[in-house]
Amino acid sequence: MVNVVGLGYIGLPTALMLASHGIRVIGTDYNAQLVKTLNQGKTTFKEEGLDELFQEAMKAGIKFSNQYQSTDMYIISVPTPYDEVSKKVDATYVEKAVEAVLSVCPKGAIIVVESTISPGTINRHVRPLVLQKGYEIGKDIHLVHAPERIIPGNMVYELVHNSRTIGADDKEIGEKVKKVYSSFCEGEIVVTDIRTAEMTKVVENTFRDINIAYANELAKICRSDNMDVYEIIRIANKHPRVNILQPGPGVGGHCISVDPWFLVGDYPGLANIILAARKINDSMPEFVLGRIHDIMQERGMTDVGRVGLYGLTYKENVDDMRESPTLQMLESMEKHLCGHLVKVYDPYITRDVVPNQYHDLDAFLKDIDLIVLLVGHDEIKANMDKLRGKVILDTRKICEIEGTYRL
Ligand code: SAJ
Repeated sequence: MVNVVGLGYIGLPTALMLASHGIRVIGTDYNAQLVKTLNQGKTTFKEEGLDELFQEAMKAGIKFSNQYQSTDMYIISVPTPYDEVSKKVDATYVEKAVEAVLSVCPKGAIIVVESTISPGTINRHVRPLVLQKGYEIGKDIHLVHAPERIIPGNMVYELVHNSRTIGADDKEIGEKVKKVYSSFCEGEIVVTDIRTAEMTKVVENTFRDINIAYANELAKICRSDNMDVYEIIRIANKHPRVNILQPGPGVGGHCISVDPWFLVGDYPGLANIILAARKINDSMPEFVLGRIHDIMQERGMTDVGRVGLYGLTYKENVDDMRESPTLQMLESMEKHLCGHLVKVYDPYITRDVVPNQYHDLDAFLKDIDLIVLLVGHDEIKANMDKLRGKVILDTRKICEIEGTYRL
């Protein structure tokens, strides 16, 4: 039996996937409300294919509890935020989960950490906990790091099709864990050591952050000299070895905007491109505010209350707002005492999280003159015609209406 600890964006789909592929699974989360919702037969976030997978797993007998179980394998997928000041990984949740597991697990148990952690975290934060308990690592307890790679919006597909990395002290244990993941994972599963697995995960997300930063920097350069960044990227990408990403209003989500800081925090003075990329991406919400200001001046608009921000999530077709560029913009506007004036709408966010939030596209459009497209949800793409007559600032290049302003 596998006890999946932490039933969030990664833990829940992983638990469901295992259960629907013949593995006995109990999912544990300390959040009693979340466990209650799952036990009532409801999922806790929106994701393509998740509800169907949930039904299959329920049929297969998955159980949810807030108690840690006594079993031979654990998969820990709890959050790993970073400390805003030191930029180092905050392993508190991982430590707490490991401690809880150690208090119930039998000797010989395998503890797999799936949460993204900075290189060295298992050595610094997890091994000491096991040793303190008087357990011998490699005999009484086996440690493994198997970072996830799935992208929100396509999680269920990617869980099955992506390649995975499994880092273990002991190859045999690595192979054993590989067998469990192979129940559903059709991609290649590479078994390596723990340090390499930790580093690989962070390096992958940092690669994407740097590449997005390049696109964002090009957008700023092109804006300063009146060039079309999208056309330049489109043509450059015809080169067989060039693949520039798309500029946008900033990089959100709990992964790409967080993981590079682990390297900056741990290797100050060495992680230079990584730090520069982070700064460029973090400057984008402010850059969009500058664009709004310039466009309002150009169009003779003075009322911030007639400006509408479309999209609160960090990217299209997900309901996740973590580190979202829109929230960063609103925070920054509030410093200039106007964040509460602007109107906001996102079809994926049904509860009120910010002032002047709308829950209906038509009502939102009626109350604004300038719309800032911050997220390319399918909803807005299907309703583009409704924007005719508005002043449009499109940060995602999704609107082809003539006169649309871009980054
Ligand atoms: N973005 C751009 N321009 C682009 C691509 C993305 O501005 O060309 C923005 C998005 O709008 C968003 C942010 O970057 O705000 C990140 O979005 P994303 O779709 O690139 O990635 P995430 O954070 O949803 O998922 C990433 C993935 N990592 C990589 O692609 C290397 C995923 O595979 C990981 O599993 C996930 O991080 C994670 O959990 O680590």
